[in-house]
Amino acid sequence: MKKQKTASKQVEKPRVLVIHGPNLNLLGTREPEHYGSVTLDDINRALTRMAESAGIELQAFQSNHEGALIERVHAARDQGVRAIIINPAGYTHTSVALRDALAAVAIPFVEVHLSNVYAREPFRHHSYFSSLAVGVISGLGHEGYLLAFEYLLNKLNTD
Ligand code: CA2
Repeated sequence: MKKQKTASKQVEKPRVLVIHGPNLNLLGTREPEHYGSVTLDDINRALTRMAESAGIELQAFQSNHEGALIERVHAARDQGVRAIIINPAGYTHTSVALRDALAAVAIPFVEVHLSNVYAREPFRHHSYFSSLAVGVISGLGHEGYLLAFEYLLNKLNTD
């Protein structure tokens, strides 16, 4: 008897990308009064755990270079990334170029800040990203990333 071929269809998991801006690689090593004592690896691990149990592919990227962050956003479109969590860090207050990249790819994103930027120096009160973001979380420390991810999970499941 002829063996029947079974087409094994690989179902792709929805992809979510978390982008960490400049200096966030130092998390947990300096300025704990502003940024807490949790490291970037801790945050990425916690998000990865949540993603795994929800059947989502989590990609994480950190760079200290504006161009590299922009290239990563462009690549996200080609990779079919469904949603982005981004802490643009210092670029929050300066980077029209990174904002333009997010506008160009039109991937919904949540802007996250560890510290409450509104309780800090006036130059931190303006963000080039907030008016494009689905929402903004500021001042909830590393939990802000987890809350952003939970929100996006619900969105992905209901869209
Ligand atoms: O609160 C946030 O998450 C910020 O995006 C962090 C940025 C700051 O420029 C924004 O105004 C608010 C700074 C990131 C620097 O991260 C460090 C982490 C540990 C030690 C030193 C810097």
